[in-house]
Amino acid sequence: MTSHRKVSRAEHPTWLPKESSRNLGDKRVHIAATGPLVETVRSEFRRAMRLFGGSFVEKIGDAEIVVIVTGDQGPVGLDDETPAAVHEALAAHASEPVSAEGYFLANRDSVSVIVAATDRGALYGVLDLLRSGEPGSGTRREEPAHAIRMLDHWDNMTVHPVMGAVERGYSGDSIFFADGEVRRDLDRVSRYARLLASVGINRVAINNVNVHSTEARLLTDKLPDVARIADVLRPWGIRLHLSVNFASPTLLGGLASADPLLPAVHEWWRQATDRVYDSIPDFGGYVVKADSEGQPGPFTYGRTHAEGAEPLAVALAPHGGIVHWRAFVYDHRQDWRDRSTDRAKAAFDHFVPLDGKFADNVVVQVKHGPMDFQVREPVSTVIGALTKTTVAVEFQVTQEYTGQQKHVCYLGPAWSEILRFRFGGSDAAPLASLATGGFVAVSNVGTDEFWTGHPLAQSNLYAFGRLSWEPLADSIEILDEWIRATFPDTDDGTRAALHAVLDSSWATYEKYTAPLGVGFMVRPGHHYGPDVDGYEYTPWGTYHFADRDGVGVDRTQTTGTGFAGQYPSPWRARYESLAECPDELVLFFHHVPYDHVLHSGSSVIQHIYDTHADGVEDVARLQGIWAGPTQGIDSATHARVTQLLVEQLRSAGEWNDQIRTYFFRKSGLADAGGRPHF
Ligand code: GCW
Repeated sequence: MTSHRKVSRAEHPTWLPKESSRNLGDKRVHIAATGPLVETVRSEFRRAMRLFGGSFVEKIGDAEIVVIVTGDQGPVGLDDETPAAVHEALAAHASEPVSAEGYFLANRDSVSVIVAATDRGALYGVLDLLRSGEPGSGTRREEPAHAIRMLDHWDNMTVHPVMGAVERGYSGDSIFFADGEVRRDLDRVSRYARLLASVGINRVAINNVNVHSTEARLLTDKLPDVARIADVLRPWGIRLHLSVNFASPTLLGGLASADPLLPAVHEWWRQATDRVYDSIPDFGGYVVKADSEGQPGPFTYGRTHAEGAEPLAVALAPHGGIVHWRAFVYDHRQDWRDRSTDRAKAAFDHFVPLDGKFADNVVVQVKHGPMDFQVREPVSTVIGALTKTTVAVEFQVTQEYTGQQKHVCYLGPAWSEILRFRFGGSDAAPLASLATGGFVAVSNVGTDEFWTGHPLAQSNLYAFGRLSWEPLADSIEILDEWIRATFPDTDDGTRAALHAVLDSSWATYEKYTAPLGVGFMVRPGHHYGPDVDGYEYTPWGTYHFADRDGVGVDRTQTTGTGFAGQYPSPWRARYESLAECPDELVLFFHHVPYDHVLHSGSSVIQHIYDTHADGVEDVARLQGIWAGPTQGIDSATHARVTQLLVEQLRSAGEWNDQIRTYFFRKSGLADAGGRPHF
């Protein structure tokens, strides 16, 4: 049992190891900028100078690194001595200015220049230089695709008897809370904020969306402590958000009702929100999980979710705050005998009729798939259908259903597929551009000495940040950046080994777990390891319907639940048709006989047998690679990964044995590969 008071200060590698300061160090630095974050910019250079030398210089002509914020200071006095890179970057900015958070990074004649419109952009530029090293020659333009790039923490203030300190957390305890209080020492939060800023994250919600009574008070009497966290995040350009309980007016305010149409309820939210802004002037806003998995919501009063969000939105609006209102609303007490109810349809049914009815500062936060962060799901139909509502797409960096940071599973490729999905077919805009409210993900860090339990799971946090900034970037190139930044001393061979371990780890995980998009098959409650029928006869709405003849969920319009009809053309027809449905989703949309032949040429049953055996072999191969030469990887990281690969191989083997045995017993069809069932 780890003590939840203890926060590790161990210096295990992150993508900003000490050595990366070398990228800013031993240089003459000129800063022509004002704004609150310029002090953070200076502190980065000071840190580098302490380690590697260097100095600030007054004259721009003497500098090797120049940071300019154009917004505050008007035209920069250029003269003959001004380095060419400065001219170039300023000219680029003048002809097509970057947005508030963007920057130009130019390099010529050994001079690097960052030009930004604001101090925030300058900070991102400097952190980019820190993380990625020497910019290539020429001028690079960077700006985020969307303004909101956020992490949600599912952290509890006290250790919850079932969910622990962090719900679905696999990295120790909360970095924010211990023993029902905000931690006194927030040094780790500060280091976390620096990491997040370096990949462009600009908002963090600090507490669990399941808001229990202790955490509800963060909004009221715990505010001074919340303000301490906000103070630590602010220098890194990160605004703090709180998850709040919809029933706060009754829970905290003593009102008889939380009905969102009552003036007293509006007034309660107004006063509570004004008090928040008295303590935290740049407070980001509220995150709300309402009418979901037992959390209270507007349905109690016969109101819609748009009505439910209204009092919170109205209270936040004058301060520039926003409401993240989650669309994860479904019946978690459904009757498994009732084949017509489909959890996949629920969010669309609840939210699409409300399109255009939400207040302007409400962001509807939609999980990327219609179910729940499974290893494979189609994309959520809600994202394509809400055209008059600001939508944020929610991902899960914490690996609840993808190996719980015991298995290596780099999720960048999975997220890329989702972000590149085109609702209207190949000529339509990618899903990424529909995320007008940006991206949100459930964080995966805690007090663990490696931050993320599995040291290689840091790559997921990095990739989420980078993709939320540049959603169509190549996820394997992002991984390469992470590898180079985190393990700067690796040689080509070791970097190739890291790629061999990580690049297709998501595909490997998919092979040995629930097949062909059907999902779940996990042990109920904690969700780790196989239990094919674990949720089959429960009220949770996550079924696979395997019987002696076949498996899968019929979600067609013709004979099934009709979910396929929530997609626009061409997907509606493609998913509806068994002949056209992509193999990887066939059991999400169709109930098929075991001998149904996939596009791959394999039958469903043989696919299950083959992929599961392959998946275990993949993990054994990873183990072999990891046991080979790994120059530049520190021994503690190496040892932790070695130890976790043993568990991954055991677990993959358990999945394989249970899944193949289960389907052999159901179908009576033997594995053509002759491998054993039990
Ligand atoms: O994936 C499920 C988790 C719950 C979580 C819920 C949600 C915070 O199993 O633990 O609750 O999703 O997203 O609200």
